[in-house]
Order: sequence, then C-alpha cells, then structure tokens
Amino acid sequence: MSDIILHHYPFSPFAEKIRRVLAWKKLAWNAVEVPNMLPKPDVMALTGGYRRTPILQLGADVYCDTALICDLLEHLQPEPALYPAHAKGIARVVAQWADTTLFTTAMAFNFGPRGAAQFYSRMAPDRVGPFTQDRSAMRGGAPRASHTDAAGAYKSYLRRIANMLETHPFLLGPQPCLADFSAYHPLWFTRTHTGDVAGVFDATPGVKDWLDRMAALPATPKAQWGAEQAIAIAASCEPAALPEQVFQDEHGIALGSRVTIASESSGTEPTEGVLMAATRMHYTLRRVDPRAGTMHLHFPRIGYTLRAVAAA
Ligand SMILES: N[C@@H](CCC(=O)N[C@@H](CS)C(=O)NCC(=O)O)C(=O)O
Repeated sequence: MSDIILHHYPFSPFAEKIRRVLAWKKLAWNAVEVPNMLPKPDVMALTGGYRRTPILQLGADVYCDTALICDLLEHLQPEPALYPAHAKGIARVVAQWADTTLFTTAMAFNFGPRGAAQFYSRMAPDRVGPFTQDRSAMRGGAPRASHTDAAGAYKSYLRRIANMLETHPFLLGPQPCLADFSAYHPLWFTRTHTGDVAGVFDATPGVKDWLDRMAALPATPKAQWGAEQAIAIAASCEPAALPEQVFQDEHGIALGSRVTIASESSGTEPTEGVLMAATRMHYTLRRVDPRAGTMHLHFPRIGYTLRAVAAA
C-alpha cells in the first residue's frame, strides 16, 4: 500500500477528526500542510477543483471529504472499528448530524465576539481580512448564524452529548466510534482555538471528561512533507486498480462520461473528469493534471452533486 498522506492544517476541525481516527487505528501517516484559504495551487494539482480540508492521498488516489476518508481508513485497518456491529447505522447518523448541524452551530458560537477576537489575535493581521472573506465566499456570502442563537442551541447539543455519556464512556458504547470522532472536532475547536469561550462546557462535566479521553489518543504524524513531494509521488504512480464494483446509476450518466462533482454546500468548486465508478456510496473520477499526472479522485455520494458535462 502507498503511504498515507494527509493534506491538512493544524486548526482545521475536520482534519482533527481524521488525525484522531489515524491515532485510534494506529495508522502511520505523513503530513502535508496546506494553506487555510484559497489560493491553493498545490491542492488543485491533486484535486482539480475541490478545495476543502482535509484530503487524503494514497499515491495517485485522492479521497475527498472526511466521511469517505473514514470509510477508506476502516477498509485499510478494520480494527478498532469505526462502525461497530451494534451501532453501524446510528454511528453514521450521529456523525452526519455532528459534521453538519453541530459543526455549524459550534462554529457560529466559537466565532462570537470573544472567540473571534481570541482566534484572530493569533493570526497575522494581514491574513484576517482575506480569511474572513474566504469563509464568507465559502458560505455563498451568507452571514454566519447569530452567535447568541447558536449559544442556546450549542448548550442544548452539549446536554444531548452528556446524556449519551451517562451510561458508557463514549457516545455509543465502551469504545470510540465514528460518532465520537465527528462530535469531537467542533468541540475541540472551542477548547483549543477559542478557549476564552470554553466555559460553555462547565455545565456538562461529563462532556469535559469525554473530551479529555478523546484528546488522550496520541496524534503525531510520521513526517512533515512538502506539497511538491506529494505531487511527485502522485506523478510517479498509477491510480490503484478499481475493484469490480456495483454501478448504481441514479442520473442516467454512463461510466466513461465527462462529469463534474461538487460539494452541495460550502466550498462548491467542482472537479471535472471522467466518471470511472459510481458505487452505492461513492464516485470515482479520473483526471489528468500537468503536474500530478493521471489521478483518481474519490468523493462520497451523500453531500455531493454529480453533473454531466455538455459536449462542446
Ligand atoms: N464535509 C467536509 C467538510 C470539510 C470542511 O468544511 N473543512 C473546512 C476546514 S475544517 C474547510 O474546508 N475550510 C476551508 C479550507 O480549508 O479551505 C468533510 O467532512 O471533509
């Protein structure tokens, strides 16, 4: 198997989700630090458009979105399980809620006046304006939800998480599963990057103890790589052979067609390529990049749009 290369940056909550999963599964990995806002020319060489963080690279295969990255890591290293037999469906359902509703609520709360002041005080002053514009553009210009509305919702969600922890040390049982990693990362951001507002956890001590248990999993990358090295590896490899797979055609788009795939919401820059696979759970595109060579890009179905490209 090619080495795992995680393209991330330190304060990315979704990257933290994957860093924790890699630690829990004791998988060695290499880190490439990517810019935390556009432009990202080296990321684009690998993805052809997708701009969100993190992405995971194995040779000339790039996996986009942490939901799909978790499926891949479960495949590479089945134990300990992210989807334990007793909680397969519910783990995914709680994770989807956490990666969307809980995440956006937590971030609206974190970026209230106190949290934002603390976060931006650590950023180079000339980066703050471009960063806030980048995130606003990612939301399609929509303002963040009001932090006061978010505060009430966040506190309710923290009580729900505390309720789940009343009978076992992790959300759905004795060991962490996908639900824990997804619920962890937005709260980790509150604690680590906007600690001035982390008093929000005081009403739910069970949540604090669980955060400590999650944080105790070590998360050190094997090596820090430069983007050039990762692109050179992609260029030197062929994409992995695609296994015999079910083709589930929901769109009337045949394999071999030129298509675009884009996130449904936030960071909707499309990736264009040739549709190579459309299984029950994910899509694969082939694209050729002048720097990275022939790549396979993998996206989950849920949360992404597939469109045929009209012939010129
Ligand atoms: N559903 C996506 C969400 C990823 C996401 O929103 N990541 C944030 C960082 S935590 C992002 O891409 N921010 C903009 C950027 O890094 O350019 C996933 O699970 O990977």
